[in-house]
Amino acid sequence: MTSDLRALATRLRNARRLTILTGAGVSAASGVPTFRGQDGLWRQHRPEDLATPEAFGRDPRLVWEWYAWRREKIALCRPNAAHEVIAAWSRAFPECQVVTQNVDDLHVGAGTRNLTRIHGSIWELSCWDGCAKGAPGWRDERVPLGELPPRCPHCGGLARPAVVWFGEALGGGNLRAAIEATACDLFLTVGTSAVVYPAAGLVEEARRQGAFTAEINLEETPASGTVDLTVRGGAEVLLPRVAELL
Ligand code: BV8
Repeated sequence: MTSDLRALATRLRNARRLTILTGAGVSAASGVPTFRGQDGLWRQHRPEDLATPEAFGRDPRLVWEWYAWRREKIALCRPNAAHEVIAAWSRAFPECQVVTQNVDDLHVGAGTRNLTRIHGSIWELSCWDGCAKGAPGWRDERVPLGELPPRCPHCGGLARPAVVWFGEALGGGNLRAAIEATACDLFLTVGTSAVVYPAAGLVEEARRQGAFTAEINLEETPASGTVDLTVRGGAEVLLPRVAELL
């Protein structure tokens, strides 16, 4: 383990362009439930039941009950040591891009620079009925949210969570920024099960462009066999240890 951490530290020291992709595992130590782990969010629900436009069209109140419950949990969570190290590297490295799949905004809370939130934010809403004034969305941090489902303040129609659901395209600018970030010297994927696309395809794209690729995760993932270095362990433990070796 220590030799792996030293190898990663050496790569970091020699990297000019660093890209970090994060998933729910980075927020686990903050108390935010992951999606597919033992305590995962999806275990009580199936993704297709809730995080899709069809599910919302069928039962907006049910989908909002799930998001309101998640917002209440996340509101009590603070960035952990993994977020703090990533934020410090985002400021220290000449070119560091952070691409997150997480919608909890804990990277925002940690002061992370050059952050791309490819799946959006659970703290932002948009107009389900697509009114022009409601585009592209507004911030609403109320906990509790009040009456569910919330209404669009611009047209009175239905408001939806401004996140990317399954079957929805990622925002053009976000996807472009994420793909551009794969042009780097070191691509570090942290705390993601590497099953959701197009995010899961980024590590392969970085490798194709000649980046050294590394993974930090508690468990093996579909990416583990393709990266140059995989280090087993908690992000909130390993990232501070690597930072000490720099
Ligand atoms: C799209 C919503 C196209 C917000 C989420 C190929 C190409 C393109 C699309 C597809 C494709 N194949 C399949 C698809 C469709 C689909 C998809 O990927 N399905 C999967 C399930 C097979 N993709 C899509 O639908 C995407 N859209 O491609 O559109 C298109 C184009 C044009 C026009 C129309 C459509 C949209 C994907 C976004 C879906 N939305 N969330 C919300 O409610 O949160 S995804 C959801 O999963 C979350 O956002 C989450 O971020 C994401 C990934 O999960 P992880 O972050 O990895 O979390 P998970 O729990 O799975 O894993 C945690 C990991 O951490 C584990 O490995 C664990 O071991 C580790 N861990 C735990 N603790 C720690 C730790 N590691 C370190 N330290 C710890 N302490």
